[in-house]
Amino acid sequence: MQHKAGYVNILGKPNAGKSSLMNAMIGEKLSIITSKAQTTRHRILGIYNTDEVQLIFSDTPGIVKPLYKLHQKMMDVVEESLKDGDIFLLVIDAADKESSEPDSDLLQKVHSKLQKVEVPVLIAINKIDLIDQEKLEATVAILKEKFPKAEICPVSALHNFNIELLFKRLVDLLPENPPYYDKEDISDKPMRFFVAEMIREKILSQYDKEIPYSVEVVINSFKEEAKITKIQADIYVMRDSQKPIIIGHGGKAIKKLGTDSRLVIEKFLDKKVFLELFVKIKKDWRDDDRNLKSFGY
Ligand SMILES: Nc1nc2c(ncn2[C@@H]2O[C@H](COP(=O)(O)OP(=O)(O)OP(=O)(O)O)[C@@H](O)[C@H]2O)c(=O)[nH]1
Ligand SMILES: [Mg+2]
Repeated sequence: MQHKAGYVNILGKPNAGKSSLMNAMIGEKLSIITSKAQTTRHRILGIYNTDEVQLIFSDTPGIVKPLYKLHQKMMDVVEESLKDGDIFLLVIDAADKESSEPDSDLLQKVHSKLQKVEVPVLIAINKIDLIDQEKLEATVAILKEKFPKAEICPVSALHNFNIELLFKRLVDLLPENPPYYDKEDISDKPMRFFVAEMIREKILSQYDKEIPYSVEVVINSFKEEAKITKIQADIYVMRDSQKPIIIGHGGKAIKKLGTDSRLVIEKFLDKKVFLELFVKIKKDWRDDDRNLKSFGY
């Protein structure tokens, strides 16, 4: 058998479950997942390897109307991933009332592009555990009309329902190609990136209001010693008033953040970890080109 390889570009609104779906199909937690919208900020490749197949998922940020420069950078990533891709996977949140309605210019653009592309388009209607049969049938009907050429697959990433079926379809549709990446690779991102993301995931779940959208995590040092990995990370906030919120009364909040983050990082690295967190202020970093660049956007 010839070797199959290619890119599956995942697109959709924030919180649709794009990252959950990628993780479920790869069987590894590569992208972080939270109940808050705009969790994913970068294009993250998740690579599934067997002897005959290399399926490269590209997880992208959810499509939003840009309100600040960080959003614009995130949407540039979406535009980028519209350019290539051997298969597009559009993820729809079944429970979202306007699930199939484009509510931003970019989503409109994505929809019209996906209506026309030559490469296969699959639509995953995700979170079907939250809706009844009637609503599902209505959603399928709308999507069939809008995307007559696309295959529609109802799934639940959370309950692992139909994930294998969707995955098999993607493998069927992959073109014949030699592998693009080393067969040992599971992502294009380095260890540090995942560690920073794990801390950000804990921040997103621990804090409310504007905090999740105001923080960036930077790994300053990552030293692997024989029995322990020593990590020092900086948490950047955008305003003076946000620093005491992260730290909490008597340092309680940051202590909890440190412990919770350390535990997941230890599991990921399969090693003991010493984690040190500092909180720093970079005024309005979300709208500053230089700051965004230094943060990798
Ligand atoms: N009930 C239910 N919840 C789900 C399902 N899949 C994902 N979720 C939840 O939906 C939320 C968002 O999931 P993510 O995978 O982070 O969504 P995303 O599309 O990557 O979101 P962004 O990165 O913010 O664009 C999380 O709370 C998930 O647990 C599902 O099949 N059923
Ligand atoms: Mg995501």
